[in-house]
Amino acid sequence: MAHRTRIFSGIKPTGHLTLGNYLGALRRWAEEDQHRGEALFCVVDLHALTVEHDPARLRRLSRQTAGLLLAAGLDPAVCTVYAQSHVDEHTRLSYLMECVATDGEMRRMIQYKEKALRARETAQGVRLSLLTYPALMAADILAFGATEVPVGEDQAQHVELARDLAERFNHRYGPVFTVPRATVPPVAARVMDLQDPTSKMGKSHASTAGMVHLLDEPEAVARKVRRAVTDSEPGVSYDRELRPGVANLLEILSSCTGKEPAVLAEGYAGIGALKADTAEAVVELLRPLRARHAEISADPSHVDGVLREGAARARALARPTVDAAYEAVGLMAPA
Ligand code: AQP
Repeated sequence: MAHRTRIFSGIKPTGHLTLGNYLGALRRWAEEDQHRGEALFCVVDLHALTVEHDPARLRRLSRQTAGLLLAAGLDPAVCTVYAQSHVDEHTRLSYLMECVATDGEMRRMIQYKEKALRARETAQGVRLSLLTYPALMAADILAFGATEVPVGEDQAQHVELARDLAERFNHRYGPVFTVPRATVPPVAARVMDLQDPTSKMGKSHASTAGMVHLLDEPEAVARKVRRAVTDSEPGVSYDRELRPGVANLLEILSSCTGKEPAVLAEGYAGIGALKADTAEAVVELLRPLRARHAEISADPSHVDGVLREGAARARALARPTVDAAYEAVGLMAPA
């Protein structure tokens, strides 16, 4: 029997959203995914607690992130937008996922290795939740019976783990979960830092010079793109391995224009012109988003209302699956 399409994805309020988040996730959620079936998009605020955080900043960023999801075009009449911490089913199911996963599996996750390395350098050390976070992410996805999880390349390994856990659970305890799959965009699946094109543009990273934030002023966006680190090779060619800085600009421009990176490369004699065109394309891409965000944030009660209704809907969708999982593992149903 063909499954109905159900889509789940989330975004962590760990910093100001970047061009990577928009090209790798938000834009696709708004333009395509929300229209392709039952779709849920979540501000995964619990995930933001896995690294050092300031409570007031988290609250501010969570609200801003929700506003940006709407500004990017998610329509609450079409899809469900909500905050993870408002729906208890996430953490209820996460514990069962921890009982199905192994510690070896968790320790193999690339993001854990990278972030643990960074966290070890701080006075607070590595939070246990950083290790177990993929179990919560698996719960996020499986609670809704998601068939598809649209993510950037960096999250594909976690979705793979969610698949493994769903299959293992179903095999051990009976068919409770739908086995999901990741869908990754064809270009800009991994937008790189403009100052360090071998690292992902990540919103929680310490240095912001190579990061385009969605709410940056147009002049700041253009400046950051024009100052992107490239190389000293003459001309423009598309080679991710040998010319990562140039390839990053070509992929960003490709994502803005719909033309293939290699085809775009042929049209440029020098990097200056490529930077100028990319800067302009990104500024124009973000202009309507900033304008809509300004409108939306003028009425905070609107965002509150969307999140309230979204949470009620998400809860109703998740509860039967999470209850079924509790029963399947042998826990008594409450009398
Ligand atoms: N650079 C990127 N290129 C393409 N897609 C990206 N995504 C994130 N960065 C890029 C995708 O955006 C969605 C939400 O991302 P997230 O909140 O899970 O991760 P983040 O923005 O990378 O956040 P952090 O806090 O800065 O995390 P780290 O430290 O891991 O970089 C996801 O679909 C993601 O793939």
